[in-house]
Amino acid sequence: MVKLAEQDVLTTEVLTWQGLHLFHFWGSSCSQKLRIYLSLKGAAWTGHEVNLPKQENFSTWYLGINPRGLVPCLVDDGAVHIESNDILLHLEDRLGGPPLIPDRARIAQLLRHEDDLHLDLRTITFRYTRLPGPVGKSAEGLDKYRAGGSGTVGGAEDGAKAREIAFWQSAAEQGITDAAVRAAAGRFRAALNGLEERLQGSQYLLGHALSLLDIAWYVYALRLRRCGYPLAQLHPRVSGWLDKLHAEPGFADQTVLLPELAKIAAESQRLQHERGTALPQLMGVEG
Ligand SMILES: N[C@@H](CCC(=O)N[C@@H](CS)C(=O)NCC(=O)O)C(=O)O
Repeated sequence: MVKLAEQDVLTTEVLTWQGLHLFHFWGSSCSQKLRIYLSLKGAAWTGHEVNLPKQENFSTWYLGINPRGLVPCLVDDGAVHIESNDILLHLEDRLGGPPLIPDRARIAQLLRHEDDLHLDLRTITFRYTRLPGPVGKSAEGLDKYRAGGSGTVGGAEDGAKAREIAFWQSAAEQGITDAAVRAAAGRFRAALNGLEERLQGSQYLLGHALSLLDIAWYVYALRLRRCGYPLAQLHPRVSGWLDKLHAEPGFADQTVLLPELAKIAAESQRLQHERGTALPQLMGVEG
């Protein structure tokens, strides 16, 4: 569980906040997962949007709350929780509503796999939802990121920021390369093949009841499909399961793709299709 120690938090005003406060960004996959979960639980919460393209997550104020500079981040009666999957495990204990984590140890392990793929999702997202051009953060933003926040999590020096900085630096220097996209898509293909098997004879990923695992993979699968991943062709059961969840209350409304962003993504994918680098083309599976 990643609950911050008081010394990790430099923006101390949040330590006095009461109730559930969620720092999130509309288009962030981890934020979407949390918002869907809260909506299914019928929980009341206060939202604080952190605009990632504007690099608000690199502000001194926000780094003083989450030293990793990532969303989502939850403040629950003054306690700061980071890491979406840990936040969800915490909320399952904290909130009533329908149980969504039937087997804690098993779900925690399966969610670790999902979290490991997070940078792969970012790689594919940046490549197919933005127009070709420089990717990522400004050098000035990254300097602010490096310098800001306590640099500690749970009172100990935190290495997670270094991984983020390495991602953004590589993106700025080389862009998102075809090789990076191929590798990321390959890892997703293997994971989605696993889900395809899980869905054989089952309505949901853990059997016949909806669980947090469905919510987490719904968000990933939807994003991949919006990036042009050939979901129906490669994983028909996952594609049908995704459509079914999308029609259930609480899902589609938290993942609305703003029309101006949908237009940019469509143009990005059209241009890359012309160049032979659309996602199915790089995967070698264009049907
Ligand atoms: N392992 C973290 C990953 C969080 C993460 O990477 N969040 C992304 C948004 S989905 C973010 O804050 N990115 C920062 C940025 O784009 O500047 C979690 O599960 O909370």
